Amino acid sequence: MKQLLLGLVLLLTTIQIHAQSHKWEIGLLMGATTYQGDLVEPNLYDFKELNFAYGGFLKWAISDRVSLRGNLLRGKITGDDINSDARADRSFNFSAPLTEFSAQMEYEFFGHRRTAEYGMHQKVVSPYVFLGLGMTIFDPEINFGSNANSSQIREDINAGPHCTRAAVPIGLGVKADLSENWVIGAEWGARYVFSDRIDGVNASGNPDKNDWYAFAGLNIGYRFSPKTKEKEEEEQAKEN
Ligand SMILES: [Ca+2]
Repeated sequence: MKQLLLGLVLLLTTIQIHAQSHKWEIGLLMGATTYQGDLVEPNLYDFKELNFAYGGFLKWAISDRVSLRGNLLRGKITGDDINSDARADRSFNFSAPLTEFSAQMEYEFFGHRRTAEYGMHQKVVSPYVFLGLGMTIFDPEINFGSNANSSQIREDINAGPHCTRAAVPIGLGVKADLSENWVIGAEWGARYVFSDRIDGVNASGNPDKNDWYAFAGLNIGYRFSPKTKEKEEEEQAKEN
């Protein structure tokens, strides 16, 4: 994991900077969140605990391939022991609405092809990867069932449900230009939060393993260039 992170950082920081016609992109995200922790099966995705999620972003193109993206994501993570034969007797369940703010560096592998021919825009389909840093606010509601008297559960209850954690989003996707301005994409990203408390269960679950969550979904973006004084003068000169 550390090597992957290091590799991505090197990749993002050693690219060359080139001009791009539209520097900004604004867009919407829609998809689902799921989580890995003490109340779900240890699979990449527990399809019984998918929850609708949505968000928005504003992206600034540093170069043809690299962008800096401000991202807002709202969703929910849930888990229920009833989904597991091994844990059904424990009968814990939880639901935690979440709000995530992050800044992400995005590297688009074929972004340079968009303006490769004589500076004219070309429609491009390109995979991309991203790595970021942010903060997630969780507000879990936990039900410890009929076992709420054990010392571990009391420890978890006393720790309180609300938690705000640093989050590291890391993921990949693919995007396709619909036109010079419009672009659609699909992406998946894990969120590492370095905490075992996002489901409200630590001491009464497996305290040796942290929780994490993921978002998968579609996005649609609109690329644009803010009107600068030079651009206005250029347009006026063309009109005259
Ligand atoms: Ca946990």
